[in-house]
Amino acid sequence: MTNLGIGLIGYAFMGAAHSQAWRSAPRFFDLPLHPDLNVLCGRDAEAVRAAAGKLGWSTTETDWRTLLERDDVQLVDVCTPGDSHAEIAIAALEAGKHVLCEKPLANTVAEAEAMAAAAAKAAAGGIRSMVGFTYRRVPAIALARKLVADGKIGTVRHVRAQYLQDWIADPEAPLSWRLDKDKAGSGALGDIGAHIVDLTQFITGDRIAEVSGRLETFVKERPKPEAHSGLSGTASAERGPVTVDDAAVFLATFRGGALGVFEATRFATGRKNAIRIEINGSKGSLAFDFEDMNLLHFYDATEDPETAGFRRILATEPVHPYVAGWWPPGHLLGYEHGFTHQVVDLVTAIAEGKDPEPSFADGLQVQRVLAAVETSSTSRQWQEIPE
Ligand code: SOE
Repeated sequence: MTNLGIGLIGYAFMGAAHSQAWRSAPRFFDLPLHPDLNVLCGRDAEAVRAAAGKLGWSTTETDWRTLLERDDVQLVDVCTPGDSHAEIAIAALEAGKHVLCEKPLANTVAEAEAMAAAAAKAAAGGIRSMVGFTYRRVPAIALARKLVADGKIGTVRHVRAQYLQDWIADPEAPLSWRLDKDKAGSGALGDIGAHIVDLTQFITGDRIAEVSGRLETFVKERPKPEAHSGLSGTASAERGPVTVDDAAVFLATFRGGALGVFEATRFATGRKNAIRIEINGSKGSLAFDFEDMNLLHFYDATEDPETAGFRRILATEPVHPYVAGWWPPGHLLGYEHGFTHQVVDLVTAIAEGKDPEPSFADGLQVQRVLAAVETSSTSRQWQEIPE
């Protein structure tokens, strides 16, 4: 079997999740190419060496440009904050490396456009790229898409989606890079709203046509962190401004005629990672909540009303998407499995010479939706999303 040398940039939360996926994918699935965890890259030499030891990488680099020059790297996995996605991904594609890039694709539409253009150009030469909207690979979500495509719920009328977290509900929670517009592009909107934009479009097979939204920053100033922090960290005495939204809400219409209601917030006290999606169609409904991620609820409106009701499908059977690679029926999967499935799909597409999904063009379209919500929040007008 041919090997595929991986170079991963970043080793915090996403870097660790991706490392686990690169390791586990060939152990549970028959992959056409074997991923080799060749290089882990980060700016702090000592910290990246320690991370490489822990996460299973053979060597380290402290400059991503050097990583791109290495012959033992055929795929670059970008797990850095959004402000460096465009520069790294475009350079990697131009260097002839396949690219997996974390979401949201970029911090601005202009960057995402440049990335999508670079990806299209590279694809002509057989170089593949994918954006990491990982939740598509949760079996219950992939099953929901299949049921919609199979016509099980008929014509989609309503799309209801929430992404609810509470990790900064405490006003004294320190300023993470995720609260800095220069680093992250936007706040709850891009970090978690991007997921529900992608997921609802993925499940329905439809696209958002226009939006009307509102962003809010409830806590305008926070303690700066003692050290660089991801989702947590210790507060210092110094304070700084929060430059992104804490929460985003928006209405949407889909091209196929469905109406959408979206909510993304980091202030939903008690909700930790609740991705709640409900789709109502002419023949039935689907409902999902990531906090119970192995379950998909399905209502078949064509059944006898006397016994009809929401059915609870435990998406852990070998017939369900991705599940056959894992455990016997009923042995639940978790957050990390989606990342493994992402690697399986990406490596398979590379080996088969196909463009994987979601593509950078898909990432650009999500970016356009996010930008339209932001514009609408200030203009107080509905905003159309270009096709
Ligand atoms: C933090 O809000 C975060 O880690 C996001 O960045 C991820 O995309 C999401 O999966 C979980 O929450």
